Amino acid sequence: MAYLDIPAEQSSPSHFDAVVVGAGFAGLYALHKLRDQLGLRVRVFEAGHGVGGTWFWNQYPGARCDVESLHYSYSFLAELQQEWNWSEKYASQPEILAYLNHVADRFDLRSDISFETRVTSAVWNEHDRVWEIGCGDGSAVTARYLICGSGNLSVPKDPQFDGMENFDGEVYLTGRWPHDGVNFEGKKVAVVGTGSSGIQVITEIAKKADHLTVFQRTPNYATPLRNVPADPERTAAIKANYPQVRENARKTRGGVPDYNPLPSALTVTPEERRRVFDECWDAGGFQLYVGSFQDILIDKSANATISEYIRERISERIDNPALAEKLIPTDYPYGTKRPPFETGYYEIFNQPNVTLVDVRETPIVSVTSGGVLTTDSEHEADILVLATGFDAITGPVLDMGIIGRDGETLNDKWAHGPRTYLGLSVHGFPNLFLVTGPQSPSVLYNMPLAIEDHVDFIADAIEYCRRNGVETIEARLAAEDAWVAHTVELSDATLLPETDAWWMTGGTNGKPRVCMLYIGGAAAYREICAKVVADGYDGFDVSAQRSASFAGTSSRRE
Ligand code: N01
Repeated sequence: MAYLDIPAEQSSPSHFDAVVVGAGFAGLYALHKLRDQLGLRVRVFEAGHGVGGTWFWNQYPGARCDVESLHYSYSFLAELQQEWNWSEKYASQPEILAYLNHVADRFDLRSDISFETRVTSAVWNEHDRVWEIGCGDGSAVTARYLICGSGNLSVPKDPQFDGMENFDGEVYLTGRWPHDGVNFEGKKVAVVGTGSSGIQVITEIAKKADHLTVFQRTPNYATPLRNVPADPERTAAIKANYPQVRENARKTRGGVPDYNPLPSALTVTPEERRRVFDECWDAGGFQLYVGSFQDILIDKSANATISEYIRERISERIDNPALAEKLIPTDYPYGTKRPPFETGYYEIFNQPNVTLVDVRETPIVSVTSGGVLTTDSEHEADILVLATGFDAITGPVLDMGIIGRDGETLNDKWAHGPRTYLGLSVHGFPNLFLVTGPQSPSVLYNMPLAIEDHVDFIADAIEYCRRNGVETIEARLAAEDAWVAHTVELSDATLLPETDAWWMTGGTNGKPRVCMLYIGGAAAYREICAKVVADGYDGFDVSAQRSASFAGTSSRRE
């Protein structure tokens, strides 16, 4: 039986049923699912020379995940879950990259991936109902479906300080780290940025560098990760019960089943509240954020209790009170920026080889030949590390030059912030699917599970179209508008819009800050998606019937 029926001219080697962008967690699973389970002809384009996405690019010292690896891993195949063993509770970047390479080999994925190939244009051809996709190397293909598995945090910001071109030393972005490593021994190092990446890399560089100068703009509420070697008993217990563990995970807000927050930080006694915070602090990782009290992101007074608790715990670890004051955040509520986790971060500021520069007090003026000049003094550096974050969530998709129906660019459509239906589909851009796109739970949901859910949804949608002779699938405008409004309403009921954070858009020139995530939780989101499917893809336009010319040939992969 023909799988996708396509016209003869589209059965050429440069036509695919689906093109997938990116070979990280999303792209690898999408390739396996669409090619091996649906039998489609699929091509993956990946800018890097290897698989891994985020875990390929972010090879800086200290990079590791902060969701327990037994959960932060694929669930789609029982054997894969059983055969892989994590050596630590929170795996380091090299181990996660090894895992993704194992997945690529196990499912023979590399043969359908074009490496070192960046998608630079994708134009919808309404006549032929295909995407015309151009790549940086000049190659071009067409595809019925375009699937963006390009990640949420994959386009690093590269701040160009005045005078960068005069710097005599080496400059590295954490998000584009050289794969043969960087030698910090005996060097003077400057790091700009104290988000999750900065906190991880700073802690490691402080162990090696002759001198480290940290340029901090906004102090962070970093709390202990408490990584430990994998516990064989816990591993065995989870592996013995993996299907149930995963099912339970998917019924939670964030895709990890180990959190049981109490309803409110305000309805317990101060002693009980302290006990809960201490317990969560000692447990490490996301426990404080997700496992303490349900109202810390909703109620200012509840948030004040946890923010103050964390300030107190940070200050205990810093010898110099004036330095502690600079390192402790006071002007935004805990959790309104994505919380970073640390292992010995604050202690490094007690070392004689580490200096903190608060760039809100003494802004960076320029980079000189020998270091970084602030309004106060020049800080010598042989190496400059930029841990300055990402053009988050929308950046990777907007980087591809996507043009939909009637010549509308995605950049124009999203000029005032992203607009999607379910974070999966965009009106005016038929047969385009976003994996963990804006206005889906994305980074608030354990990413491998979030990715699997989206890829499964996309595969089911393609299957539905095939069975029903539907040529294009696309969000209806009204459904998209309603979904955007719903996501804004949810985030407006929280404290998130109070703070500039990478998951917000707007916030400058008087524009409202709008959250780019669906924050109703993974479980609620999954229910909504299931209902959309049960109601015949409610909110999607699936009315375009395949024309007679589309019958006959098969693109099925043999
Ligand atoms: O990026 P960020 P990140 N001058 O945007 C500062 C995930 N992640 O790469 O806050 C001076 O958080 C900026 O200052 P400010 C995780 O989801 C996970 O660290 O804008 N400073 C901030 O301090 C995370 O949240 C892991 O005032 C400048 C920093 O640079 C997300 O990725 C590990 C500046 C950027 O912080 C992003 O984290 C790593 C300038 N011109 C990342 N421009 C795990 O552990 C920017 N900054 C799983």
